Amino acid sequence: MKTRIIMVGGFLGAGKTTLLWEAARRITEKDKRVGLITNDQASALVDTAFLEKANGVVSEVSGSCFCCNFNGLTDAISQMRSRNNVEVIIAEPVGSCTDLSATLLQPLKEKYKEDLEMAPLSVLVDPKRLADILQGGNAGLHESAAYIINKQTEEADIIVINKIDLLTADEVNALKEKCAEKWPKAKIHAISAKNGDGLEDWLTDVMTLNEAGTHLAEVDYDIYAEGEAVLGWLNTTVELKGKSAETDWNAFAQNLMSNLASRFDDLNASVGHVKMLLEAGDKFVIGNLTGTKDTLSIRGSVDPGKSASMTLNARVQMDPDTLKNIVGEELQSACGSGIEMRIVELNYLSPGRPNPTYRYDRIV
Ligand SMILES: Nc1nc2c(ncn2[C@@H]2O[C@H](COP(=O)(O)OP(=O)(O)OP(=O)(O)O)[C@@H](O)[C@H]2O)c(=O)[nH]1
Ligand SMILES: [Mg+2]
Repeated sequence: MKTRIIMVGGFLGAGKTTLLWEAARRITEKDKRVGLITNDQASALVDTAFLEKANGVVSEVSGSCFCCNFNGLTDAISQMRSRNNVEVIIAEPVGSCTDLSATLLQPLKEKYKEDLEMAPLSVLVDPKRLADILQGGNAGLHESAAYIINKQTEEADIIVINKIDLLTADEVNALKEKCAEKWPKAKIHAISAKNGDGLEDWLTDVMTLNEAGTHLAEVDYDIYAEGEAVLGWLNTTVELKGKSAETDWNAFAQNLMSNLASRFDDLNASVGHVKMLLEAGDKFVIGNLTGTKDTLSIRGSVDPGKSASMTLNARVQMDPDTLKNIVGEELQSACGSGIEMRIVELNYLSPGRPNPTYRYDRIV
């Protein structure tokens, strides 16, 4: 049996993990076995912790992006095929990666044609960033980071405009038209991963169409590398113990995320994505910041209690040492005198130059 591989790319915070969750739920409902693969430069991933809360099979390739660790990706795929007999795998590459058609789709099509069938490459875009890019702007980012968004859309088989619940119908149509004009080779979908609008049509396409990696983008690796290097990257997991057995973890999560947002705004530092998952008992609260403070969203809630654990991933345009100091200070401040924290894991870095395992310059 061949396994269908659905790659969902797109910039940091575009909504990939939200879409993976909802797509996995719908595919499972159709009685198909589905696996999810997350990816990051370092371990301790909010996305993995979040997706594990769904009932599907989740695997993480961390330490390097899929393109630079092609064998890590194919090992994860093989394991899921043999252990879980999955029929569909949805994989989420790192949000700052591009050139996936050349570095992932083509080699997968050529080397694994007996085992895998590739779905069209979907690239998710946040409508606010997209609108700015279409007007020649940089979506509030460094120009080389904006270059990455442009290249991601250029290579897409399907451009998926996400978060349409935030737009009027006229705004959606205008964006679709402009996308079609600028990227005529792509099919365009408009969806809300959050409320499900348009999702079934996209799902039908990625479950049935076989034209995958139909074109390549011309990518200048110097600009691409700079676009990644301007981002500070931090992943941490901490254990939290309250002095009170009734410690309010929701307030802790809210304070931490809100204070981090203010710090980044005060410094005029562009946020790619800051995400946080706090677990207490069998409940969790999740926080996301995808730009300035007005983008902050906190979902879920936990009961008051003595202990909690939290994973935080931040991708912000600043050097990683500064990012580490800011996160450390705001964690201390949110803990105050009532909470003790123990850092279980902490990684901070700026992504190195992308060095793909394979890079095809032709369509297979
Ligand atoms: N309004 C709205 N928000 C959305 C939608 N889809 C995702 N979001 C929100 O966008 C934020 C980022 O979502 P994620 O799914 O974590 O984004 P991602 O692309 O996986 O981000 P990275 O893994 O950092 O690259 C979260 O606050 C989501 O709730 C949508 O359709 N509508
Ligand atoms: Mg994600």
